[in-house]
Amino acid sequence: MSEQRGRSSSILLRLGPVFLKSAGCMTDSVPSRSPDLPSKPVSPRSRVLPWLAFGYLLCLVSAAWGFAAGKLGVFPHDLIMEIRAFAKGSALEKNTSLVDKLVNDLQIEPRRLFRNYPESALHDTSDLQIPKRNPRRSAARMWLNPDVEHGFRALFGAMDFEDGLWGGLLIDPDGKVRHRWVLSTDHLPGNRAPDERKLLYGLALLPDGSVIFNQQEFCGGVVRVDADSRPIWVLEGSYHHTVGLDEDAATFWTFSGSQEGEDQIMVNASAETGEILREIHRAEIERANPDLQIFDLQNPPDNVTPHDPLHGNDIEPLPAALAEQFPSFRPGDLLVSYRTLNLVFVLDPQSLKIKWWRIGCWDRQHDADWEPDGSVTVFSNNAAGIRAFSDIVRIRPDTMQFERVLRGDSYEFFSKVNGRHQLTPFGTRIITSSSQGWVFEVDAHGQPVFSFVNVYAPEDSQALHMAEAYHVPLEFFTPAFRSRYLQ
Ligand SMILES: [Ca+2]
Repeated sequence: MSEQRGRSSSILLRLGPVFLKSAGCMTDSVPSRSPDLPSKPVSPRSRVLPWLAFGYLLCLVSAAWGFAAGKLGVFPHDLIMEIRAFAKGSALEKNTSLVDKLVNDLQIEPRRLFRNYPESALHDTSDLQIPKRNPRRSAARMWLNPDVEHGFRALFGAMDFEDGLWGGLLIDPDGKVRHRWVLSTDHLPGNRAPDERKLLYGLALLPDGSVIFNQQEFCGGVVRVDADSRPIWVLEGSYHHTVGLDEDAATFWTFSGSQEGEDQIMVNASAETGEILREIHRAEIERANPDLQIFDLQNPPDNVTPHDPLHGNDIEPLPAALAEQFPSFRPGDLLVSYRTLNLVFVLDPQSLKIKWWRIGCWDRQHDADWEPDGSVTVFSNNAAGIRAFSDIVRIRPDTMQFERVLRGDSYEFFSKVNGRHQLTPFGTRIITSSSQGWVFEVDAHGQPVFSFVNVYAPEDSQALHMAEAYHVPLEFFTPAFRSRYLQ
């Protein structure tokens, strides 16, 4: 060993002077020529070598600096990340040009949020005037089936109001706008991008008309605003994707950290104060389930972490009111979705035991829901497989039998990313097709009862991104909210 080390040292000692000389940093050890002697002609090679060496050194320093920036976060890490985020945009922006991005980020026009809707979505619709509509956008289009009962619909997305890009509308049973919310995270201390660069994803509407929402990692936190869109509290930090309320809306679950990270930290926080009550790390779940290998399917054998290996995007606690329908589970058990793995599983948050899991009945899914008939439904985006449209898939956890309860090809419904769905108290299913700027609703037989297209420029079939939709009866809201806004 010492002989080897000695040999290496002597090689380095011999190479060192050669390199430094060629770089022009060191002279020969022989005495220098007298100034009055004619100087020896310098060969072209001798002139080029120092520059080559300098370039090589520059490359080495740049590579080391780049490595340090990436690993340690030193300058220019943040600048590089900003440029990367600007150029990459959201997963919905593959066709956005550099000019579009600039126009968007200069707040001239929200081109990063343009979505194309199918013409069939406009069937029988008429203009819906949006209060405080930014003049650059068109009226939205909406249709309510006159033959069925309607409640109140709360629709959230890029509404492009004069006083805010993101927000929501509350539509009454007659199709009139009765209230609106303006949602922004631009004011948060940790905010790293203007609202024009963010998506609204992860949102819950509460009976008092307040809203808890998140705009992914760039926005600096989770916010609760009151019915007048004034902040009640802010949970600062990096959060993403979901605001999963428990049954009595006392707490909610969300993910913290990076959606592309190896860890998917599940956080339970107070809905009243935003205080964090509990954290569960993915590694803890793995340790509690040593016989189950469902989190590393995308890892190659050399254990190099692939990009975005898990992508947690939903956590929904089982309400006590539905627990009888799910005899294998307990109230509070968590229905969790990991998009990259096409994985949905049920986690006991106390023991961290995985009680149930299923991979592959859905493709790059979002929004897994408990339903009153003892089934679980999942918004299957179908972004990576061979299916051309999105679907809603229903599975019975006890039998593993699954079916497509709503087929996207019947409605030209396709949302590559994002997207939500809910079974409503009216027995209908409301779907938010984020990638199409479209919310639609069908009855138990699949017949359409409602359509809302967030039209921006009808001549180009362009709408703006939609985030979430609810359809609730009047009684959903507190008496205080009703008397103030719905009289
Ligand atoms: Ca849902």
